[in-house]
Amino acid sequence: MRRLLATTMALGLVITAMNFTGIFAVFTDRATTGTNSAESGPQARIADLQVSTTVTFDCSDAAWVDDLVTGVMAATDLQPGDNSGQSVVCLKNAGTSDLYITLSTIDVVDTETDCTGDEAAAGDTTCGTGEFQGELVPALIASASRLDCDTSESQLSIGGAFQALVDTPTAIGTLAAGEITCVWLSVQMAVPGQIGSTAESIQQAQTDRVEWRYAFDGTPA
Ligand SMILES: [Ca+2]
Ligand SMILES: [Ca+2]
Repeated sequence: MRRLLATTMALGLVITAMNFTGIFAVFTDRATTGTNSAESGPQARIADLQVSTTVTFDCSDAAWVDDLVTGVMAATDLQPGDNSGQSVVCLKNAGTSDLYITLSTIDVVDTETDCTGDEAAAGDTTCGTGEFQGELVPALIASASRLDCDTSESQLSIGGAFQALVDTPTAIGTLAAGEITCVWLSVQMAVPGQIGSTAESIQQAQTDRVEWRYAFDGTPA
């Protein structure tokens, strides 16, 4: 009796299952839409540091590029104590993240352009011999200041031996997403007693020419 009951229940399940999958299936219907889509758009770069020259010194005339083709200073006939004058570059954080900014000098070449005055007598054994033989780098002082573009007020300044910036990133603060800053740049030829210079080393540094590029690096803060 119990087995018959179990058999009957099992049969009932089979019939129920057939009802759902077979018999009623022919009476179902589906309504569909056409093909839909979801496409992602381009996103602003997380770190996008742009640079510009400025004739007006306040970056109101900025034309933003990833890298400048030209330099921003070209000092000639520097005498001990002379500086390169005023050079300003503009930096813009065009990315979506606040950026931690560093400054360094790269592609530095110290060249002997001539052998003049007491240059050789002061101990320059490579006087007048060309590229990478100059002594001007250790006689240069490099300065940089972050300026408020509107007020020219200095917000952060660094300064010291040019040598310290060669291939060595130095912090110049952070730049918020969308923010623009003016960076004043200068080099100065040292006088004896500054940054380890002596009368002899300053003599050795005459008629030498240093070329370099400034590099600003932005890292998400
Ligand atoms: Ca030399
Ligand atoms: Ca020299």
